[in-house]
Amino acid sequence: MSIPGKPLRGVRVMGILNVTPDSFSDGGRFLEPSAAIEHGRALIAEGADIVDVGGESTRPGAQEVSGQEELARVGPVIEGLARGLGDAVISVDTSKASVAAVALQAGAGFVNDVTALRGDSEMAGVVAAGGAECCLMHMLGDPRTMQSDPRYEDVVSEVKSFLEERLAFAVREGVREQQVLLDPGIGFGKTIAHNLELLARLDELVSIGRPIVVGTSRKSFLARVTTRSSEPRERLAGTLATSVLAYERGASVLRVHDVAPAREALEVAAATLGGRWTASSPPRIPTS
Ligand code: HH2
Repeated sequence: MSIPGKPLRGVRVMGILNVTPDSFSDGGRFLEPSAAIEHGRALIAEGADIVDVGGESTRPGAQEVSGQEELARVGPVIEGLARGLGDAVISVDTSKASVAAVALQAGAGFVNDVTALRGDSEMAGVVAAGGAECCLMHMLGDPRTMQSDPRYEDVVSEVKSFLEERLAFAVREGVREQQVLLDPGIGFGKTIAHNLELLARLDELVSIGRPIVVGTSRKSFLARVTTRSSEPRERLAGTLATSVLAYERGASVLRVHDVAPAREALEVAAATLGGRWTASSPPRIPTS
């Protein structure tokens, strides 16, 4: 057996940076651009490959924000982070084409659209023209209504068909297939059972052939399947358990608030599963 080495082969960590007053776990903490930029830099120092900057909460029941307001929140933060970024990539978590366009100009290289290009008819064109990576996520309904009695015949096959259809749409609109990532949208119009089934059968989504993004971080279903009630910031153990399971089933990007512990958990998982994924770069062998 070869010595596994430390790099996370085939998987990236996406650190969450919410510049909002109302996000479910970190709302209001990073509204000041300087605080947000500092936190973004800290996420990169902890090992985030991608920093996902969002200016509108998508928590159940969240109110919509105008494009102008969203841009006023994320624009200065993306500009600030883009200076001295190193190898990390800035993602903009938006479904508005106007916000994505300015973010790409300011230094973002990734668009995370929770509506999978359905929210704004201009979005596909902006992503295509910008040559950005793009995450297309599944959501049943919209954030105001999505958690009121979501139903599926078979959640995995329905999410899979949706993601295949959105991938085909993106490619028809000029987005390069190689730039597209797909996400089952944990917690977006799903019961606890739906979330757990999507995680358990993630390999069926991996079989679509595009990298899969998974975001379980601090979400409420993690608290509901344990005997301990917890505030969002206390759900690290559940976040790590589900992130490692998703990785083992082939996820390529894990979207998390707590980058350092997620990286550490994934490094241990990668070492344990050593050599299972194709290395994009050769493994570094630890010297001590
Ligand atoms: N989850 C949230 C927001 N954006 N994007 C993707 N691709 N996948 C996700 O699972 C996902 C997402 C919700 O989490 P958070 O950003 O912490 O909260 P809020 O929407 O309240 O800002």
